[in-house]
Amino acid sequence: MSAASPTDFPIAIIGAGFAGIGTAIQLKKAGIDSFTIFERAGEVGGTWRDNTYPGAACDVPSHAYSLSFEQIPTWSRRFAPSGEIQDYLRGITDKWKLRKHMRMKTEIVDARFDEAAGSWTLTTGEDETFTARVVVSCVGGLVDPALPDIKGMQSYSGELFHTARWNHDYDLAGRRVAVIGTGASAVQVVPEVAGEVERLDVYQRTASWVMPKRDKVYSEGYKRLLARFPALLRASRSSKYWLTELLGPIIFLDNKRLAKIGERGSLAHLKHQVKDPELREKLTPSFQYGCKRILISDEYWAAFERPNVDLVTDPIEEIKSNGIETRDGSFREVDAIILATGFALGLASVPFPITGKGGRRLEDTWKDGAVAYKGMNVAGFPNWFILMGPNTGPGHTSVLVYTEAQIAHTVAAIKKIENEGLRYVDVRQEVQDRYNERLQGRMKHMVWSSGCNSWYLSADGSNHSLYPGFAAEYVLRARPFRVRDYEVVA
Ligand code: N01
Repeated sequence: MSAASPTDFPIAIIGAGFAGIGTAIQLKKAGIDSFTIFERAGEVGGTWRDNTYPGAACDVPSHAYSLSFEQIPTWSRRFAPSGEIQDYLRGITDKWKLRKHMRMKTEIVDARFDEAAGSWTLTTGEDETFTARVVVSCVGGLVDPALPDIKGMQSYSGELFHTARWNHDYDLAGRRVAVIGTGASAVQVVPEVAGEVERLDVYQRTASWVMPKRDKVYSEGYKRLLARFPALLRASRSSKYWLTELLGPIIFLDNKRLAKIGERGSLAHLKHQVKDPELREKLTPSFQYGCKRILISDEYWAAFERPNVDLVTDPIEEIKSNGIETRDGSFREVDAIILATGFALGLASVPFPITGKGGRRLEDTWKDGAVAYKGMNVAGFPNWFILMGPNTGPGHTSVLVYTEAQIAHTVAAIKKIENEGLRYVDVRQEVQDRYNERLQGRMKHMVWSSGCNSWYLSADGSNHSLYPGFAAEYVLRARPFRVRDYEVVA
């Protein structure tokens, strides 16, 4: 692997977002320098490089949505904007001198395990091959835009782009604009562009539960205090984490009485933001709180009070060359359409062909749903570690809590393989099966199975995306690398 220092223990990290960068830092801390990071884009950052739409920000407080081993006291506000998170990722990349390990604009398109050698052969889009003893897949879940299959979309002659591919060269000022979708991306975009455009039509298929955001700017004095007393920063992080854990059951359990607590809070917020009862009615979700991702915003619902913003709830019939027709026969002419329609694939998908032991393909192994041991290892795919894999997403807290546990597990396994000169470790099928049986058994008690449709669910309605429980519990399970759970081949 030419980009890494010469070594007989090459490690490949695929993806340079939070997970890839975090893994690289922890490998360095463990004294392991023999890794190469493959990144298909031209810069680090993943989600935070790609999502630059107006209003893009994290909806988890930054003191919690940053790596615990790379905390900074300088976040400008409670919920940092996307550009600031991207700067943070660039900053820690440079601090740890990770760029010399990176091969940018290099997309891995195929991976194949060689059992005799205990190594993986990775092939790039340019048809180069690399050999790695261990692969850490950090490709992310919400990456490729999901483009809706709406009749006539190809015939639209105005400007059309997805939130994750924002066209910054197109000036929305004074235009008639449509936003399709009302999920986490839309609630951030809508209030930002509402004040700029001549008219904004928001096409809602399903209303979302929205809670107050209570964002705030951090004063220079507060930031200096955090810099001077890092224990305060740790306490801020820890209090935010434990609060989300405490409130977690309201969001993830299928318990109508608990859900009512959240629903009442959200409806009070709606009443405060929207005066017109008819409009409020249209904005009120009909599914149980938590079933889709809870959104936070102090401006989204209020944006519909503006005279230039319309909520359209009639289903879209067709996109014509100059506008959108709904099923009730109305036609709205627009200069631009913004697709806030989410992402394709998800945490439970195969990013490219992966062939493990005995020629088995991950695509076939996962044909009835993605399963992995603790979301990280799949039997028959030795020395392959997935970060943000199946059933590792949270509905209630920072995903990085899960990612950090996976990094700890992976680094511990790599140390074991390297130090003991092992050929490979391969999770035992029965251990993986037992883990997933229990996990899916608990899934029945989670709100995501209560009947709404979301990206959490696969086409058959099963959930291979989220972890059914507390983050703390996942961390306790996932962090240790328990050798007895693996077939160890010397
Ligand atoms: O996507 P979504 P997102 N016609 O899938 C609608 C993360 N994230 O980009 O609900 C009409 O949630 C669809 O309607 P419906 C976060 O994990 C984080 O907003 O399916 N509408 C829905 O309203 C989040 O969960 C942040 O009926 C169509 C919307 O499009 C995930 O990304 C910020 C349609 C898609 O919502 C995805 O969020 C942003 C059609 N044909 C995102 N097709 C943070 O702040 C789809 N829709 C951290």
